[in-house]
Amino acid sequence: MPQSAAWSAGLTSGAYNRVMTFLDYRTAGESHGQALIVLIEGVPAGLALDEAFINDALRRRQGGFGRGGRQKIEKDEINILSGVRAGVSIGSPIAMQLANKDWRIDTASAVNRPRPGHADFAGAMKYETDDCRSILERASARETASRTAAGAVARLLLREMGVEVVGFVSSIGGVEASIDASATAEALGAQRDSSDVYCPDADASPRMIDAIKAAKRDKDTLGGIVEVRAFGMPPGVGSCMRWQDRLETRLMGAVGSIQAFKGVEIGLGFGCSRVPGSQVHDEMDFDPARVNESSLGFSRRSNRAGGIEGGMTNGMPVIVRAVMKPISTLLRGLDSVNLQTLSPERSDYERSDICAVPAASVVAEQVTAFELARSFLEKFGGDTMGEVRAAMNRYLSVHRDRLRD
Ligand code: EPS
Repeated sequence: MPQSAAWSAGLTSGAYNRVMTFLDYRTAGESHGQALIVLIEGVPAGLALDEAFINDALRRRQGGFGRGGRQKIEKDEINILSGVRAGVSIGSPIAMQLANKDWRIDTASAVNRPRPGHADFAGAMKYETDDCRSILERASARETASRTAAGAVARLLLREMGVEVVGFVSSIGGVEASIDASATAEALGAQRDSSDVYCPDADASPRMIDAIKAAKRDKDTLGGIVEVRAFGMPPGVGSCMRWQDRLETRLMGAVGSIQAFKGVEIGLGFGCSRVPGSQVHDEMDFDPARVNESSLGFSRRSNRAGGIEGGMTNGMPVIVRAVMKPISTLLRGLDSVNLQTLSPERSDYERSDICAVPAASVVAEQVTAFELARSFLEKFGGDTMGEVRAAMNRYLSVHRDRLRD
């Protein structure tokens, strides 16, 4: 059989690839309701649900310089309600709860003067009310605690497969970090964790903190840019067959859906508009000595594609960047309209953050991990982690056998 035919036969005859596991999750809960809930379906049996690991992501999400008073009240820790036996997933839906200490939704004040930038006005119109309270309760970024818990489970799964996902801050209020394009997951994570704004650039971090302090003095708020890099994804995860399954679709949708996010780019992103193709596309090399790596020995001299070509991973780190607008609740208020009297008034003030970009970088890390895990399981799905691992190893070894010939 010619080599290419053997290769394609090998790629299509594996039993494991026929087992599909659909990973998905839903969230429920209001900012000042009784609890936040997350329900995850499609986690294979046999994944150790390390609660400390999930709680660490929740702790990071609560932190970061510029956070407001709510985080001093809450200590987000998951309570796993189902899908786990003796700390290990059993294949059934995993339900997790995060109790709200600041549970007061029934008595919380009405909000009649919408805060421009928040969901307040549009939600009040949509739900035919002049009280924005109910809409802001669900629109609040507190919901991202649920998404963080789900994404941390996905990160645990990916870790077992040799994939590490690291999110960090690359800019706040116009202060730009300079981050090494070739930094490893370990180096990025360690540098990020030593910064109060989760920024791996030790020179930029204090300047970002100064910018947040100045915004606080001005009763203002600041936005910024977060970045997520995923290391160790083998080439060929994702799809170009249906637009819904392209990794770009999923990553941009998931990251762009984070509260207050206004733009997402992959790799060079919008920068692609400024330079010719010779400075955009990543030239290839192959090193037979590196066939055992997750990239199968193929490398690029640059990674402006952000690890994704045609909806699929290409073996280079996946790079997603996204912009968060400044928090819409300003201490100084903004001009608004009282929805009861229709007279001009300043917007209502609800306790809030000055800058939540560090926290948002944690959310971006988790939702990116979830989408990568979703696509990963579509390629290598199985009922058990053992089946998933076997499917991935089979795929990689079919390639390696051919590439070593
Ligand atoms: C948040 C909790 C909220 C806000 C913040 C995010 O708590 P509270 O409203 O009780 O202060 O601090 O939400 C927003 C500012 C927003 O715009 O969504 C959290 O846990 O992340």
